[in-house]
Amino acid sequence: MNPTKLKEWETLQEHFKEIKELHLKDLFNQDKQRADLFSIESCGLFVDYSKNRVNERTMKLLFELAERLDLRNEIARMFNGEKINRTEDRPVLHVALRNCSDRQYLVDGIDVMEDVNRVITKMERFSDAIRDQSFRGFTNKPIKNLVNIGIGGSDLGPLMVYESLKHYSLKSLRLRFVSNVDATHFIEQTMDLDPEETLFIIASKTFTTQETMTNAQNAKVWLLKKLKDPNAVKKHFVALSTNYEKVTLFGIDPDNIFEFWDWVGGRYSLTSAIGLSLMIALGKEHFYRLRKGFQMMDDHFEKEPLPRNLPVILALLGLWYNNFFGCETHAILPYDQYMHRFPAYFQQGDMESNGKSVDRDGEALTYQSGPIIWGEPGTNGQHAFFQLIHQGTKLIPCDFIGFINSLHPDKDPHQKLMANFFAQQEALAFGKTNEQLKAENTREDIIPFKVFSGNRPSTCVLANKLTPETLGSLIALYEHKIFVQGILWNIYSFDQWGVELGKQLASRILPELKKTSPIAEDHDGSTKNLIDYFLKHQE
Ligand code: G6Q
Repeated sequence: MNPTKLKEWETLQEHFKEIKELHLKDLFNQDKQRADLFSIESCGLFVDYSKNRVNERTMKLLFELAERLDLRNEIARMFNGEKINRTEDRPVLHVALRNCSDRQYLVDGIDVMEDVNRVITKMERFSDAIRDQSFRGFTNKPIKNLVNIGIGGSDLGPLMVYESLKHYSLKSLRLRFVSNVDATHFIEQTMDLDPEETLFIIASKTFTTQETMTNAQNAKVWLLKKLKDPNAVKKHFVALSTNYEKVTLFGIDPDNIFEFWDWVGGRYSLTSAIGLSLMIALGKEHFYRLRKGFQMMDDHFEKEPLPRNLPVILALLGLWYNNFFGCETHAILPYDQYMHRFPAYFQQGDMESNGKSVDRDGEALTYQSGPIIWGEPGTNGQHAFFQLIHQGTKLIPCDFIGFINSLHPDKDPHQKLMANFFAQQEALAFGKTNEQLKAENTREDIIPFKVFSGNRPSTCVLANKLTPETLGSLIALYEHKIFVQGILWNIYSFDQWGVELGKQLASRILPELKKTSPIAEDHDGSTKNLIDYFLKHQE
């Protein structure tokens, strides 16, 4: 259903004309209870969305739109294991991966929880064996270095969570991530490691991805250069994959394959076997707590009525800015250095899921779909791009994510961090007027440059402490937000055909660069020239 053709959309359009004229100052003045009205505490998160350009009627109309688009049923369809990823003919069941209860999740009538729990148990055993040093390398040395080789969904999730939960990690283990096919990545990440103490975790759902396979082969060469004997591969490589055949062909011991399934999308896979590196680094208890946090938000999302449902609220606010205010981007700003890869993780999560321009019937969209997601941790961002958010010509809705308590004992830096956290949201919403500047005796001619218009929206997500549970809930919050927006925009969020064409063309160009094929005549003039120039100057 094209949402823009609905009467609910039309009503929102009419309503938008009133709202766009209102300043957040007016909205707060009109309703003294506004902060309470637009705050929800659930799953260990306190979410205040009162500094958004909405009033009660806006939210009511947005919820009506969601109801009209059958959101409740669509949520149920995902949880019920229906093949909602229609273009790949697959269910979308990442929620099963973090199900710690005895609930069943069915795919084609078969409960997948048996498989999920079997792999989790296998991961736990392996993780314990690395941590207690009972699993040893080929020369009987304990494993001290883990190198996860994977890309996209097989890299960003474990990397982001490892960074976010580093505080909880085993300090005697080093975890590195290699993703880029650029040799620099592998070389720089391994140059100080001893092969005898290194385990490579090859994370690839398909086990065919060019970057990962290249890096895995390089890793094999690197290992055998020191260990000589090809049998060493069995002791220094494990695989996280759905492709048993290709993994065994590579020489990895079938016992060291940690499987997952087609119904797990790459960018939603971090609580599957793809999280093995994390489980080893953090320990199985912390990994379990992370899954519990995910599950808490999954339950909330499945059961809470729409007006109390956090992912739904964030999704509707996003739609409001994207499709009515015409905002093109959305910033995610964690005020926590550990979470420095969180925006990049959801850059993939959101943009690969909702960066689509045809609807579920294959028709070209006549309205905007997914926004550009970006962000950096605070306070660093404040000294960089915040200028544009405060005074630029573009309206950028921001999510501020912060924690009440630090993981470190010294309170002073944390209080400073959080003073900035609150201040930025206040400044964005309420700005600074001409009059205020005059009252401060600001030089007349520079007043225009110092005015802050305000009325710039933000949502505050506050949690007690960065724990595995909280992080799990936060990730699931954004995952489900993305799902809801896909439904609202009538697009398929769980495929990613947009990454294919470049891969195909690269495989055609590669032999041209290796000079095993002539430069194809049917390249466009620019590409032909560039390849030609490259070949002429190649050393
Ligand atoms: C994620 C995407 C993509 C994928 C990578 C790696 O949803 O599908 O980022 O994860 O292309 O794929 P493999 O795990 O198959 O190597």
